[in-house]
Amino acid sequence: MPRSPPRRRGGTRYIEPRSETFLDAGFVAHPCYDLAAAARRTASGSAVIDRKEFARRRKQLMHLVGDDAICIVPAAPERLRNNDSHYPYRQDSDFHYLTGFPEPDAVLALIPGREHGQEILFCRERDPEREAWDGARAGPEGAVERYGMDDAFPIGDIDDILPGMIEGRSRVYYHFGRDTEFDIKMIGWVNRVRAQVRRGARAPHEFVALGHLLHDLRLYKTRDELRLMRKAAKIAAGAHVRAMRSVRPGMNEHEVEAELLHDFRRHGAVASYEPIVGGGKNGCVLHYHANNAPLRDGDLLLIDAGAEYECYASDITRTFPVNGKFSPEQRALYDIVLAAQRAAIAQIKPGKPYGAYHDAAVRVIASGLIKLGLVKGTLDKVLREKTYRTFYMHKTGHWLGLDVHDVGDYRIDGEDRELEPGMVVTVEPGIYVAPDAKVAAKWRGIGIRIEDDVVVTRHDPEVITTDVPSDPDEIEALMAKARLKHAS
Ligand SMILES: [Mn+2]
Repeated sequence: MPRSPPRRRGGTRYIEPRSETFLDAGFVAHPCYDLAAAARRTASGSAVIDRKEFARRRKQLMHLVGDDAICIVPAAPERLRNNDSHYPYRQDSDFHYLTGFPEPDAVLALIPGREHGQEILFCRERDPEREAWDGARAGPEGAVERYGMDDAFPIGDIDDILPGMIEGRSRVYYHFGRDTEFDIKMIGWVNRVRAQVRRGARAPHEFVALGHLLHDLRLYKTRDELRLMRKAAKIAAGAHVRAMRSVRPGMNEHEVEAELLHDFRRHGAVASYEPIVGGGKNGCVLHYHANNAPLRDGDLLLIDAGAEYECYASDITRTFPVNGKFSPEQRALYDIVLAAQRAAIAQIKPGKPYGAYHDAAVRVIASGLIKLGLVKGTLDKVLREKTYRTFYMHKTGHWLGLDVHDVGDYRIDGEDRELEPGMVVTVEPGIYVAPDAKVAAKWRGIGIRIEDDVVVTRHDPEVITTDVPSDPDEIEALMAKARLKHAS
């Protein structure tokens, strides 16, 4: 899925004492978490990622923040849909990264060097009556035994206990501004420490955005994380193949979406974002979500859908003909996008600046558009004046991980970050000819994007979404075979 352009935020810009700016994490908990699997994990206590790895992450973060600091990370709150119905629960990615703990109403406090325990979890107490309604809880005992915390307390006691843990620490690392309700609690705890200053208490004097350090850790995927990401990619690729096989003219977009979701759930995954299933000109709407139009013979179908497996996202786009055969115009544009994607993937190597793969894709798209007469001028002029943007208006990819548009800075001190092994990106060039574009009618209303997920390795880029073809001949062959089977 292409990343939206950065939003201009009105009003306050927070600068904290270390003069690191707060990140716009753009965080919205997505209703896409397998609560049943989470509950199973809680019950069995065995997360798919070893608890030693979660412990290692906490240690790394504590090492980075230093001995006079405290980090406070809350679990995602439950969100009401209406009355007493909730949205599917999805744990906060940062909280999950550090704990693997799948429940709401929990707060992690990391207190490096604290004698009576450095890794503290506040969480819900066991409650047979509530558990009969809502499912099992780990309780503070489970948090210590199964999630490896040094100590754990009932969440109801946090107001009495946490201020004492903040006291004596000079720096508080926290995601200010993400959750107003929690911000207010945070201020309350700090003020309780301040109220004791005359009696000799030491209140923190620095408040630091947690994002920089934590999100830098999250940017480099471990072997176990890559294992889950390959699985998420495999599930999504299988779902795309299923969609290609099932599509017929006259079907509705939502029927194709159902094929995708069926395949996700069948494999214990959920959608990592709302699937985009856009036939014909709907493929030109970058974040199209209506998914309720009939699919027409002769149109393309653009599907942008990823699976989330054990909280790790995949993100795949394929574009293919509803009737199984590309028209000459569709094929001409498709070939440009595919060539652009291949040129871009070749740039996913350690030491390459992050922007290199976008530039490579843009170059191929621009020269292709010139050749077809869709934009005028020399390649240099088109690149300089960015006139290709009429047809290619988004960036060629983004970080991928626990979040589909994953965390991590793209630029450092105004310079593109260099790619390093363990980073995972999407590569998703596209061409979109709007229905009212001022070009020959035969091109109008064609929207094409091809997106794969790529791991930066020490050697060649590892494309983890190859289980669904992007080669147009392979797509046509796959669709023809499915029709033959269906007819017999
Ligand atoms: Mn994407």
